[in-house]
Order: sequence, then structure tokens, then C-alpha cells
Amino acid sequence: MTPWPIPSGPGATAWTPEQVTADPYNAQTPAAALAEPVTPVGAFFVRDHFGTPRTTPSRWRLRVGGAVAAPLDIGYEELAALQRRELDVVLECAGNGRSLMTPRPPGLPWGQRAVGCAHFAGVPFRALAARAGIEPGAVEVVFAGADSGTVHGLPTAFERSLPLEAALHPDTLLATHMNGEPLAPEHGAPVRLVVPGRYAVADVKWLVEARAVTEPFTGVFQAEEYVYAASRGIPEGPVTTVRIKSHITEPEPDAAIRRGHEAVVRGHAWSGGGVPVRRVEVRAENEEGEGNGEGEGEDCGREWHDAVLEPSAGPYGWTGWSYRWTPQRPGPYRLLSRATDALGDTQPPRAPWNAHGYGCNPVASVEVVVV
Ligand SMILES: Nc1nc2c(c(=O)[nH]1)N[C@H]1C(S)=C(S)[C@@H](COP(=O)(O)O)O[C@H]1N2
Ligand SMILES: [Mo]
Repeated sequence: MTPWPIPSGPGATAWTPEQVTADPYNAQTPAAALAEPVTPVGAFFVRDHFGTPRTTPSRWRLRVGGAVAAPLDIGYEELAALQRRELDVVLECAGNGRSLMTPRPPGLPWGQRAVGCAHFAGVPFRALAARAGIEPGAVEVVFAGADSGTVHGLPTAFERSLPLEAALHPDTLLATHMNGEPLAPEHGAPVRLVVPGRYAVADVKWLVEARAVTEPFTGVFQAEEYVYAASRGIPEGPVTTVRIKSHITEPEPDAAIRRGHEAVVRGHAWSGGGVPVRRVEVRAENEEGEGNGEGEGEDCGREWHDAVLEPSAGPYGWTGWSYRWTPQRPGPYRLLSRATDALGDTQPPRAPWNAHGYGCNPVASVEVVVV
């Protein structure tokens, strides 16, 4: 494995996620850590439904069965010896941003920081599928975690399925490492699934079973939770591909910016399905609808300006962007960012609403004051 640089700087090791619920533990990435190109593991958001099952690599086994010619059972050492792949991947909870929706749908009240970008290493699931020999009648693969509990009064394990073509995609990984370190317990140690470009509910942690099935899976986390339901204007069905989104990591909310001085507006943008980000635009609005100070004739703060994009960290990582802003007039401002991907999908002006509060990707905004 290539070593991965651990972010340095004041407080880098002290970053801890901001707790949203204690039991099970759910926490979002702190703002300072989100500004890093790669989110440090210790600061990375955590989404657990049932708590963290503990095991060790030496006790861990993965069963591959169901509609296969030759079921197999593999241990950590044997898995780790197979050909590996490394990818930068944005993990975003489908419920990220839910608290921006009105009325607020039920579910964890995530702000906009149930997201992070990490460098994962692992073995493509297809290598094991090839050994086991998926039978022709199979349509999906169900992936199961070691965790279980009660949902809607019924006992259930954490299980999610993928269509065969997604399960067998060369970038769908049985990940063992995150940012160059063996997976941490809260992020699925010793092995988790990573399905780049899909909402992170697909990334089953503490993976213990993969079974090929001949009928679409209807488990609670597939057919009841993590579905777009009662959507206004968007197709209903399971959450799959991550929607185009950007966030602003600098300046921070309520920052004071000096008039006539250049300030840098900065953030990341990402999309799903391996589709690259093509454009990020920034707009500065003030109360009087004034322009952003870049000269006369500005369209009263209603204009979008292209941000400069950094080289992306591969098809599934995020893209850093920046925009240099020199405000001329004092007062409160709202800075907005809007990303567009190579398919032309762009962030909507307002949070798109659905009953469970998924896929919330409105233009990002931060309020600052020019002094
Ligand atoms: N086994 C298991 N895998 C799981 C979950 C879970 O509760 N149990 N939560 C899922 C959800 S909804 C998300 S958003 C991601 C979060 O991954 P992280 O905690 O490593 O950030 O894990 C997914 N994988
Ligand atoms: Mo999630």
C-alpha cells in the first residue's frame, strides 16, 4: 500500500466528530476537518443503526453464498493477499442535510456534514464472485453486516442489496483500509463494502456475508428505509446515486471580511456515479441586492461567477474549488455555491423535499459580514 499522508496542523489529531446521538453513536464531521482534501479518519462522520460490533481480523470470516456454484468462506489474511485497488471516495449519508428541509422529515437531524472523502483500499468484490461463480438466475447480491437490532418492531440485521452489475463493478470494494490505516471499529473494521458513487448506506460495515439472490431483495433497509417516498417532483424509489452537491468550507459562518480586501471562498464539490464535477459557481448577495463588488454594472448580486476547480482526486473523490472575492460595500452578505456535473445536473435553489429527507442538495450558503 502506498502510505497516505495524515493531515497535519494544529488540532489535527484532536478533531473528533460532533455527536448527533449517543446510542447508537452517530456524529458529523467537524467543520475544520471538512476543509481538508482528505477527511481524517478520527473526524469522519459516523452513521450506525445498531451500535458497533467488535471482532478481530483473525476471527473475521466472510461467507459468499446464495445463488452461486461454489459457496466460499474466506478469512482476513486470505482476502488481504488478493489484488487490491485504491480509490478516493466521498461517503455521504443519504440523510445529509435533512434538517434543511421544511417541514423537517423524521430521522436523524443531520446538518450538512454527514459527509467526508477518504482514501480506501480493498479487494474488488468481483474477485470473490468469480471464485464462487454467480449463477445465471441471480439478479442482486445482498450484503450483510454483523450488526442487528429491531426496526419497526421486527428483529433485523443490517442488510442491503446491489444490482448484479453494481456488485460486480471493478470499483466495488471489500475495503480493509481507510487513509492508509486498517479500518477503525466505527467505520466497519475489519472489512466493509465501499460502493463508490452511491449514497453511503450501500457501504455495509462489518461485512460478514454476501449472498446472490434470484429475486429483488425487500429487507427493511432496502424497501422501507432509504427510499425516496412522497417526493415532490422527483421519482420515487430507493436512494442510489449521490446527487451533485457542493459545500463552502471557507469563510466560516459569521466571519468578518474586510471591505476592499480579497477574501478566498473555498469548498468542495462532488457528484455520484463517477460523474465528474464540471463547474462550480459562486454568488455574493447582500441585503440591498448589491453586486459582489467586482466593478460597475454587476447584476445586483444576482450573478454567478465561475470558481477555479482543482484537479479532482479521481472519479469518486471530491473536487476542491476556490473563488477570489473582493467586496466593496460593508454589511451582511450571503455567499452561495452551486455545482454542476458533466451530465448537466446542478444543485437546485431550495432543498428538494421527500418524506424521509434524503438527497438534500440545494445550493450551499454561508452568511458573512463585510466590515
Ligand atoms: N453494518 C452497517 N453498515 C452500515 C450502516 C449500519 O448501520 N450498519 N450504516 C450505513 C449508513 S446509513 C451510512 S451513511 C454509512 C456511514 O459510514 P461511516 O459510519 O463509516 O461514515 O455506513 C453504512 N453502513
Ligand atoms: Mo446513511
